[in-house]
Amino acid sequence: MARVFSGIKPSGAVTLGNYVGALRSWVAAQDEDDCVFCVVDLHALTVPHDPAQLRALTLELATVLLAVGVDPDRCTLFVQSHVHEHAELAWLMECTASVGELRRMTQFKEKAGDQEFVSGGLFTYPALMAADILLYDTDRVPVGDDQRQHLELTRDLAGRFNTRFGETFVVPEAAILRVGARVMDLQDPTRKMSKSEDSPQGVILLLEDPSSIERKIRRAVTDTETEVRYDPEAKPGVSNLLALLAAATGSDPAELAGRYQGYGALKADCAEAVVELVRPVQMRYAELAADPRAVASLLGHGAGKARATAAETLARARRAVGLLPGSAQSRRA
Ligand code: ATP
Ligand code: LTN
Repeated sequence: MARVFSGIKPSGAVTLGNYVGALRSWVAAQDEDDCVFCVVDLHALTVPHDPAQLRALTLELATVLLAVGVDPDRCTLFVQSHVHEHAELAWLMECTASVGELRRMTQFKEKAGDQEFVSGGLFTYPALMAADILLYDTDRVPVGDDQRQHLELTRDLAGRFNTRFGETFVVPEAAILRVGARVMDLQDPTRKMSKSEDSPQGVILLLEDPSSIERKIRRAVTDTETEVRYDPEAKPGVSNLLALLAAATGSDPAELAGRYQGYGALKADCAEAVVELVRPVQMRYAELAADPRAVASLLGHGAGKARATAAETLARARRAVGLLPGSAQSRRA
């Protein structure tokens, strides 16, 4: 069985982009692979945040993961900060990465943008992400297209560490979907739909009210032509709606385009398909959210399972770089 690992940040409410681009493939992977899924709360600290809100979002996100079908009986589901090995291996990864390669990360450039305060953590973020992945001897990482560059860096760091210090890590592969890997903002279709962006009309939330979803899709930006054609470069708005409809119905966006004469019918079908897609998730969420203690207990169990693997890998990495074993490490070894 292949080992699959992926993570999602509690940095805002889960979007349709998260679901279509990543979470659905997490659920599918559980049937065939040995999956480890993580709510990466340490990554959410890289930008300014409110502590009470972070706590609430972390629990909400874990509940959403259960609602979409992540099944703790068939995978390992946990919160990153509950397994301290992540922070520790991240340091070794920071010392493996160069400033030059971290500086080239487009997510850093986008998020740092013209912010007044840019944390050191935002800069070294990909080293923590590499640690997340490498701790579990991961073979495959299902992510949206925006994470391609971080995955490449993870592969480079794993390879470099192995070359310098001897075989320690499995070098993972990215698994990026063909359809739905990059859902765009409905108001600015040149930009990724993102949960931490302030774009209420452009972002659809997984737990959003159906009437509000319909309204947002009806008002989505298209263009001044009338032709329905799948051409993300020239027609980003229309292509985004086609991609969403395709992702929701399991079809091909270019093929769908041929069925429409105008934008109105496309928007109506897209809205209906998206509402149908999220309806069962919303129902399940309402049930699970009624018992937050049960969710917390599942997370506690998941952290225990994760730690067992993470501690072994960290011990291997510590030995490889030449850290002297302390009493905690000798107990474990
Ligand atoms: P933020 O806006 O805070 O950066 P995010 O939603 O972009 O958050 P994560 O929560 O870390 O990022 O993403 C979880 C998963 O969802 C990742 O695999 C990411 O690639 C995927 N994802 C995020 N946005 C989209 C999108 N618009 N389309 C497809 N996949 C996406
Ligand atoms: N960087 C990712 C979130 C993330 C992740 C991971 C994804 C953190 N650690 C490990 C896959 C594997 C993001 O911004 N979407």
